[in-house]
Amino acid sequence: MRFLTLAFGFVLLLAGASATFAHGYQSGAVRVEHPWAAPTPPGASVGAAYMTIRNTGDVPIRLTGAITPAAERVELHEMTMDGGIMRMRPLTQGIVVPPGGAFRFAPGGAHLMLIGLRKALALEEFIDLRLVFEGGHTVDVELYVEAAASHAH
Ligand SMILES: [Cu+2]
Repeated sequence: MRFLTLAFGFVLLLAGASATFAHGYQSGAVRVEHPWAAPTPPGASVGAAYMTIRNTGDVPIRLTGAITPAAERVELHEMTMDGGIMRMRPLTQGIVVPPGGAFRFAPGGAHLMLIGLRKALALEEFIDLRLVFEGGHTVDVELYVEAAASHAH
């Protein structure tokens, strides 16, 4: 039934069996590939989400933020090495995807930080997330909650 909600979406069908549920969304020039989130233990206050955002248009697009009913707020973060210590830094200007380019949120790098989780993110659950782009364009996606190990490829 959930596929009915993908009014502007497309579904990537990978040949052969894959443990990863591959899904994506296209809205205007924005293509969102495989949005997912890592599961969190009960009581955790933060979670992290990942995806690839592709720009299929001919002008740059800027992701400025996101909202989800699953958390009080969402921030865009990147990981940086600081004297051998990994730190998170907010991407306060958002992220820009050039025409024909892509930006990848991935473990160990940039991520969407879900802050103030209202409940734990459970394996194989779908979490609504609205991506907000400069100019007011929004794209609604569902994060699929899965273990990071399935992204070892
Ligand atoms: Cu973070």
